[in-house]
Amino acid sequence: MSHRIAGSNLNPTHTRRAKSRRGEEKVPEPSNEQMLDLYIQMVRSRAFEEMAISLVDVCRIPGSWMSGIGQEGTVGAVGQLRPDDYLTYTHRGAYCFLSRGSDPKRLFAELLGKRTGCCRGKGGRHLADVEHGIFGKSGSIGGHAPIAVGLATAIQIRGGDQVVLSLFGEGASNRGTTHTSMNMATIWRLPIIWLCENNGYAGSSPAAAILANADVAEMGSAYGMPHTAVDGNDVIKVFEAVRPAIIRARSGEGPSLIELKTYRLRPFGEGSGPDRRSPDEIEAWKRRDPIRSFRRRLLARGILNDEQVEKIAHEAGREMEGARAFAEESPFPDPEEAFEDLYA
Ligand SMILES: Cc1ncc(C[n+]2csc(CCOP(=O)(O)OP(=O)(O)O)c2C)c(N)n1
Repeated sequence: MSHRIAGSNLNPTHTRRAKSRRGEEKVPEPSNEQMLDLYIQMVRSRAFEEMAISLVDVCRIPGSWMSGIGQEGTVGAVGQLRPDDYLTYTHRGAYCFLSRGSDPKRLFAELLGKRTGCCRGKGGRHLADVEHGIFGKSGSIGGHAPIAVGLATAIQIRGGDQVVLSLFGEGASNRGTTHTSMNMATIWRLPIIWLCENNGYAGSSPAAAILANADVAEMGSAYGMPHTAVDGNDVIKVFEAVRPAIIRARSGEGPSLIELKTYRLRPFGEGSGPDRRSPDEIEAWKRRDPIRSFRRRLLARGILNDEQVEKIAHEAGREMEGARAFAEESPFPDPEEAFEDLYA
């Protein structure tokens, strides 16, 4: 029913060519238009992240920000959801929001604790955007896996063909919540795509030091679902790996597990202590920056030209400047609002 693709975590050359989940079936590449859109979403995400980092640096964002810089290949998964699909994520990656249509103004407002934020200033960096089907993360790692099961069960009961894309880090893969949720999802044939962004580290712990098997895709065997691992820095490979899993989930055949081998180019959290990873290792992965390599491919294939590259970067920068200004100018909630939206 499934196959495995081996790969170690930290060697940038580790990823072998991934076969389609259905063996010989070839998944069509995204169209030129889709590729251009994926690229734009990746650039917007990077621009958002850079702005967020600059706001942490000047203490405008309380606490930290978990940057997804380097992991933008995940756009290949998030970017092909339908607007009515659902998503749960870890704590990393502005792409989870921007490729789903979230307004960066409301995201920055939320990070700054403002009333105009997508959680009315009460979520902070624990972002959710229910209007765009993003049911957030849990403060407890792996805590959102049962939420994904709940969402998928609701879809099943209502009889729709929506799917749930549930992102998690390899650190969350060893939580009991993740295992229980995967087991239930298979038994109930729930429409979930489990997507592990394996960036090689949980906090400062290398995956090999905390996981009995750092090839997370192989968990799929234990829970009887199709599974595959791909180069998470290659947005097209991500797109192609996720495509059949979405089709399978939509047609009621149940969950799949896809592991993206990737790397975060920033520390675990912005402003939350030194990065203990080796500078050589970070440099090696910088050379595999997912945006840069995708841009090269698009330029070589004539899907993008230098002028468009400039324009896309400029527009993304301006959009995030505008979003930041909106957030800065927005009011804080009134103290009484702390008692609204409570679940009791
Ligand atoms: C149950 C639980 N244990 C520990 C933590 C503290 N914690 C926050 S993030 C993190 C590492 C998560 O690693 P991973 O899931 O791989 O995601 P990544 O940060 O690499 O994207 C830890 C241990 C937590 N939030 N919840």
